Amino acid sequence: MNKILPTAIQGTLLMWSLMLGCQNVDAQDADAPNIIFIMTDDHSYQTLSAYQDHLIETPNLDRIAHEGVLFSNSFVSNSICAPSRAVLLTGKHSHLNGQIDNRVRFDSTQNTFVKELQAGGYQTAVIGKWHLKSQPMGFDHYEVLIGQGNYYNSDFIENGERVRSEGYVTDVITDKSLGWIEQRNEEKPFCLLLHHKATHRIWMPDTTLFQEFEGVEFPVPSTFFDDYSGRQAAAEQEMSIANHMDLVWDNKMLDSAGTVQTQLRDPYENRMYSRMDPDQKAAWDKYYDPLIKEFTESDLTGKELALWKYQRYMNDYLKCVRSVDNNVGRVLDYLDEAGLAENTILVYTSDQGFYMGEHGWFDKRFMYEESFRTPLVMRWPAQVEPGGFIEEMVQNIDHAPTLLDLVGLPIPEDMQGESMKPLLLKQPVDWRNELYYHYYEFPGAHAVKKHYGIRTEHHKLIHFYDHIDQWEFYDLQKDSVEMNNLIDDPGYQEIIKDLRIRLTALREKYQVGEG
Ligand code: SGN
Ligand code: CA
Repeated sequence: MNKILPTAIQGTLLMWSLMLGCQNVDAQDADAPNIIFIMTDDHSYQTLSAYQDHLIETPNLDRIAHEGVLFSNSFVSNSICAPSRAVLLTGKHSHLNGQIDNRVRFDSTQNTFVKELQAGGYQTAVIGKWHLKSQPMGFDHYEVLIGQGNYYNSDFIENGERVRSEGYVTDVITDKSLGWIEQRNEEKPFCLLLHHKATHRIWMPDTTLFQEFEGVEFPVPSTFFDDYSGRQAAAEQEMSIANHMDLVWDNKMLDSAGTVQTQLRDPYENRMYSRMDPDQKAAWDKYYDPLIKEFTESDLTGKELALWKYQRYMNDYLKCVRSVDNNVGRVLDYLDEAGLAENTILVYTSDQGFYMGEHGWFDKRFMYEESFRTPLVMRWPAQVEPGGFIEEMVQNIDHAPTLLDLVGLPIPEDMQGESMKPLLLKQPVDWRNELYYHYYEFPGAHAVKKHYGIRTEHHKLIHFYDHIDQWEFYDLQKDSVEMNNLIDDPGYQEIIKDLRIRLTALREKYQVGEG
């Protein structure tokens, strides 16, 4: 203590340093956990076998669930990329963090959990997809893709410099991440956001995985031929496999004779295919050329064509999942070998869910289950018992407060999410029983109308607004696939009235205002 300061000031300084001490993860503290937050892009829970295994087995992702916990009711607040990333960082809904859609630029000067961790003694990094346009802040190191990035030989911005990295992007992001962990200062805990590009459109597989799913016929969802009756917004989207999936861009039918002429043939040829090096192209052609030949010789139309596109879509998408699973396996092995597994909080999630042909769709955006939900598994062997299933409804606004809470840092008052720590540590907690959702990007790609809504354990109420004014209501117990809009059903009017009141109250609670 400084001897020349008056005692009162010395007392105040002591109090401050004690308070600050509480808020600082001691750099020497061997107990401070590390954090690796793996987030993929558009990875559906339908294709993570700890959730569902009718399409693919994902042993490495499942291992996180088996050695940790699986959240069986994990949701997002606005089912689209940049907004989900801003929610993750800030712990606030889109209308407060400003990132309401993919178009606006993230205000990186606002507070984030990563900044709090950094101030609390953590070394921090983000590697992979960023998509927030502004320069990352709060990170000691960043290597981020430009916009969506590319599957092959992608460019990254590495601490301000543009660098091309040869190879397949899921491997490259993993290599960079393990490299960063390896060179870290071992005296301090770290937080790494490992954000994959996969499994985003246009689902370009790794050439080394072409043998996967040979001859497999994927099951077609029961709602594949949905006619959208009673659901105007669902009818007016532009994300149907039959009508909006491009035979070249999405299904890779780039025939040399040029007979498959589609809207996105040119960008596929000149922005995606052309990016590969000669060896990658040779492997690519060896696999796709026979498929192209078979397709151009066939005469598929109507339902048959839609089903063929679905099979091709699943085949490519699942190979991208396979690469993610393999690379998550590399991270798990590395943590074991480095002795880091025990005290590292490992999170695996996606920025939102995705349609695997349900309602005839690909893409996301809607508050319907497939895109409102997102996979979430977590492991922290030092503190969290293995093999747990957490059934409470959690949402991506909860990550920021949870991670701060788990490492012992205070949660800023203005974060809107709840800490999941009591759920993870099996402590008593009075948990939420309703979720708020709001999607804003219209007009825009895939033409999903703006909407907001409330979901409880068994019911969902949605209001599509602007350019449209339609309410939808679902009884999720009786209609889990949301085909039956019961908004006018006399038997449900009491429940609907109650939900409208609760929705208004939720909007007030989250300070939505008029927006
Ligand atoms: C691109 C995709 C869309 C997708 C958006 C948003 N088209 O525009 O299909 O909905 O990204 O995705 S693409 O064929 O050019 O990839 S998000 O995950 O980034 O929100
Ligand atoms: Ca996404």
